[in-house]
Amino acid sequence: DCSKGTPLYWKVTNPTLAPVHLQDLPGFTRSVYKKDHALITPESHVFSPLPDWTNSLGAYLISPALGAHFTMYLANMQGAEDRGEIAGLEKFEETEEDESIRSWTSPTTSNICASGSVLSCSLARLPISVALQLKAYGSKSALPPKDVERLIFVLQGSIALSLESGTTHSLLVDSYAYLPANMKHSMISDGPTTLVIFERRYTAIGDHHPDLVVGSTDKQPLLETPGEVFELRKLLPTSLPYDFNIHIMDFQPGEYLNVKEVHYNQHGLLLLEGQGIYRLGDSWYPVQAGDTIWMAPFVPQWYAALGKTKSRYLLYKDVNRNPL
Ligand code: UGY
Ligand code: MN
Repeated sequence: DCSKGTPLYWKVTNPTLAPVHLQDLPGFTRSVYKKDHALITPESHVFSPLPDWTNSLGAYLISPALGAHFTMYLANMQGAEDRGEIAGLEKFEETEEDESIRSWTSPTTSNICASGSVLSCSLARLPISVALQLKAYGSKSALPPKDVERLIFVLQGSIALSLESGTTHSLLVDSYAYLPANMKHSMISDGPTTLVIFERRYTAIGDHHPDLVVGSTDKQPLLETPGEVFELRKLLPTSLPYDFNIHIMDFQPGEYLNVKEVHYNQHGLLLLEGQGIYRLGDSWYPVQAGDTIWMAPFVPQWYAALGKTKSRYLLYKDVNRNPL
């Protein structure tokens, strides 16, 4: 019926390549999975509860099942606000043994007011000295497996990172922490928070031991990039104890990699800002902020930034170890 609008078959004779008309086609995704690379775009993300975490969903985007020696995943910590409840209370400092404190440290909601102003009502029922030692949280992390190191980078929201020493770091968007293998820690969040996390089994070398690193991207110095034009920052020290690094790379529109790279290292990439074309092997992909790329060792790789704003990506790269 064409009486009240566009004529019959109008779309056939008036096609458009406007991106808005190419979105959300049934079954359409830009994601691809190939032998030596993968592109995982946001419409393909599948979240499920992270084992042993509280109120947190994860989407593993890269894992050894692809051929990688690391995992890269998004963790959505749901916090308290959007659930109307808190998952539990964390006791940071223990000054004396006290049964009444113990009962409040259990990460369940059962002994906490069911809804409403949960934080204030639950803390209001505690003696002040006890309340000061507790922090309400909506979601909480679990530890990686034995001998596995972890780097977390905050994409949205904030977390409190607590260490066994009693120290707590507050991490906001664009800040990160590297936790050496077997370093006990916990991350809690009381609002919607998204992290990107990299984990791998640490490869020891000599008597070197990596340290905890906490920082933020904007505090990292710009590094020399001989022969290249992009701006480079590294989130970890380049010294031997560290068996990987995370590079933050910025390109202005029109800038591109000069080296058509082929190398032994593997990569996990998250495009944080902008858009462009990524070449992987013989395939050329339009990409934009939110896209993830896995690159196997030796896959030919090249990027050109397009669009009207700068591109920034975050890149996992294994370093400092003999590939033999
Ligand atoms: O350091 C690197 O390997 C980096 N330039 N690779 C890349 O951006 N694909
Ligand atoms: Mn590379």
